[in-house]
Amino acid sequence: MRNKEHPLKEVRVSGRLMKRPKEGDAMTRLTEKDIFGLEESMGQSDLKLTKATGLTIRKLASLAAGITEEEFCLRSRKVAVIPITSGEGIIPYFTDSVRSIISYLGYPAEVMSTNDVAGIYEAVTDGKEIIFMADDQRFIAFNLRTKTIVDNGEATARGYVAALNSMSGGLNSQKVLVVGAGEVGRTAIFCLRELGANVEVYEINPQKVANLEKIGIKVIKDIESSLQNFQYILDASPQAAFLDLANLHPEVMIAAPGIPLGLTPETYLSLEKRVVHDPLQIGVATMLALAII
Ligand code: PYL
Repeated sequence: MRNKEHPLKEVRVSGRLMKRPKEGDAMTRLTEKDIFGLEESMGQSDLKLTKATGLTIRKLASLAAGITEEEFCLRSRKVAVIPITSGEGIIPYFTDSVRSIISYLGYPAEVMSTNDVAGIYEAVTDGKEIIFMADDQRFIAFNLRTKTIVDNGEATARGYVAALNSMSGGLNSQKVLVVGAGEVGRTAIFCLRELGANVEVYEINPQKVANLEKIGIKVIKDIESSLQNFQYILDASPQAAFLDLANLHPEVMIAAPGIPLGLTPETYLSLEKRVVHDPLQIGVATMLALAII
């Protein structure tokens, strides 16, 4: 049960201790296991997304970026994906997965044969117009012509808010719980409030809690007893398997950009059309839609 000394010191949900993320917005690093087979399953994941939201990934990304689907189809920007060896280095299948999502959306995309600075040189001299690259701190798309730069965290938040909005039939005046106020969570809070949703947040980091309360965001203190009060949840936390059907609203709908997945496997399976989750697809598609403008 919860530690009485400090309400946020030790928090258990469905019996699992919620881990305190490293200070700041430590981005959870994907593993090859998260993205293995992504290319081959693009069609299948798009179908699953459409069943849950009524939107193809192209339509969803267009909506999230505020462009029309025709605008998204019109451009034939040449895209480079550059492997980056800094920090913990290359993630197997990462650049290939990014390339396959961009190609699936109809854009000519290529993984550069060289890494890092040489990869940037190769992309620019080969006339690429948009470059995608990620180190351990940031994953960006950069439009060399317009100088537009897009961060994966913001794009992922916009994409998942659009998915939850569509799945729910509209979030205006609806209560929505955002779990996690890192980069994705904070952008999601902003986008949800733009839609007129009544946003409440659960965050384990006391400094982030104080910052949220300072700007008038309601922060819930006890997630275990509050979960069933929210029909709509956006889980942007790095906490694995803490969302269990037994604790959730009977008609709950969940948009879950967080890695690893916050739902228990059985809850993920049983929610079926009422949950949206993927390791990269929605974020990358929305990055592209934001970067081509
Ligand atoms: C962009 C993903 C989404 C969630 N976590 C982020 C992550 O894993 N970032 C690290 C990406 C490193 C990529 C590596 C490569 O293969 O180029 N530098």
